[in-house]
Amino acid sequence: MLAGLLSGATTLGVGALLATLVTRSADPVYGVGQEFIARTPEWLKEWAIRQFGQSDKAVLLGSLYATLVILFAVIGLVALRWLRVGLGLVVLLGLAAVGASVHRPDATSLSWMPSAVGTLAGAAALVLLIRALTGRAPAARGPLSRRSVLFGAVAGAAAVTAGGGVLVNRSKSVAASRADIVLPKPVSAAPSLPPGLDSIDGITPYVTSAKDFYRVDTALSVPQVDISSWTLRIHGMVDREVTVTFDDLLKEDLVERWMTMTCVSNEVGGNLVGNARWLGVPLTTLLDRAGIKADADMLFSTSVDGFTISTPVADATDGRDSMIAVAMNGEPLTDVHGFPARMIVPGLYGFVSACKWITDIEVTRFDAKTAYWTDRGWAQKAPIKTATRIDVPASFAKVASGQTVPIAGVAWAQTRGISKVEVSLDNGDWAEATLVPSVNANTWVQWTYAYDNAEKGSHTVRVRSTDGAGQVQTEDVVQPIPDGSSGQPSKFFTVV
Ligand SMILES: Nc1nc2c(c(=O)[nH]1)N[C@H]1C(S)=C(S)[C@@H](COP(=O)(O)O)O[C@H]1N2
Ligand SMILES: [Mo]
Repeated sequence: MLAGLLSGATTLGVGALLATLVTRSADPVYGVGQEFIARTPEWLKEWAIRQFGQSDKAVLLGSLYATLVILFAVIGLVALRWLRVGLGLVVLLGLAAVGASVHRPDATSLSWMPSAVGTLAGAAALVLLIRALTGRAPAARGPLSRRSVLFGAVAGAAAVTAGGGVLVNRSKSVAASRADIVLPKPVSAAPSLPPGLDSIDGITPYVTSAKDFYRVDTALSVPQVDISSWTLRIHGMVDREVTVTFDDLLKEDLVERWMTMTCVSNEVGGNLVGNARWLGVPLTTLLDRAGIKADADMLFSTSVDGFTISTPVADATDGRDSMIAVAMNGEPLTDVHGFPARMIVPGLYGFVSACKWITDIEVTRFDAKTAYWTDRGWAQKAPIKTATRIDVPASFAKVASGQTVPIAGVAWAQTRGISKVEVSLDNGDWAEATLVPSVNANTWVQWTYAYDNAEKGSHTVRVRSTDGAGQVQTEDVVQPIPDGSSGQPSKFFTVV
């Protein structure tokens, strides 16, 4: 069994180290994991996101490693009796890994190599170890000590190669180049925040830090983009192609805007939403330079790891603050949130606008192309629906009687804005909440309501918002797929 495990460790260690020479998805485990993500049926992915939230990737990697441990342990046992069958199984797994790696959109002509060579190393380790165990090793003098030396050597080689892989990957991280970036001042700055925000204990802070900002993407390992070679290319139905480097972007007239981003997978009351101050180049600066043909209606964005997003030209260019963002809350984007640059289009869910690690925009037509999530059952166009969230009181909270119960939360309807939030207690009449002044229609607003003379016992609070166009948030409950959830949130609490 140990022989099998060590053979597996050798395969993965050698594969990981060699993958650092090629690309991350050439690593046998990451290649298989990424391919798994791309092929998982929609219901399973939804379930995983619901069960594990933002640790879904950690859970996937953990399950992959656990599966591999079991498989290689079994291979070890099988090989002890039938070495050829064991070897055959190692090669089969290796072929699966090679297949996954070369199938990745960011595969290079060498992507087959780490899994293939890793598999050969793993197979060689298996033969050596099994021969040592069955006494068929050449010059089998003092079999016991020789065996342990051999096992130790293979374990050492596996550990060194795997460790080397980790170290090389760490040295390639973007942390260093991020620290060197000097962000220019915007030609148009974001307004400073009005007073009165964040005044209720437990309300969602108006500004979300990069660290607390939700993360949703298909990247099993976060792309580490080298800014010296990164470019953004705009092509397709344009008068002239435009390609810009990161330095070019920083030399443009940058603008800074507050904007709340939302994921289409956010459920009523959910937390896949965040608000930040974004610095970037207006999208129209770049699109106007390229000159969009009149019959083009879609921007097809591609990230460095091959993920794709389609965005309506009409929305991106109607005067809203669409941009190629390079910074968030005054700092270069973090790797997780799209370093070095991402698209931002207020009012559209992330999957149809917010391409992270963006490197290519093809100007094209909706009837010519479809993007990643549309191919998996999600909508082609998806403006953000009006939503409200209750932050205070917490679910099932026990609140002391005899005092005013604060009720508070956030509401958003990007581009339309929020004109009114209403609260209904125990199915009573709607009463208007107080809106804390915000900076623009593209961000969420905080709302508060004072529940006076609350009687002892259990209570239900329900809320709804009206957007800037006078449209009341629907009470129809729909699930996120295909174009976003709707429904009015409610909460249950007890006054004791
Ligand atoms: N390259 C890339 N960009 C992406 C995604 C992705 O999977 N890959 N996911 C999109 C989705 S669904 C959302 S909601 C936002 C999330 O951005 P965040 O992780 O910075 O919050 O990014 C969008 N951009
Ligand atoms: Mo999303």
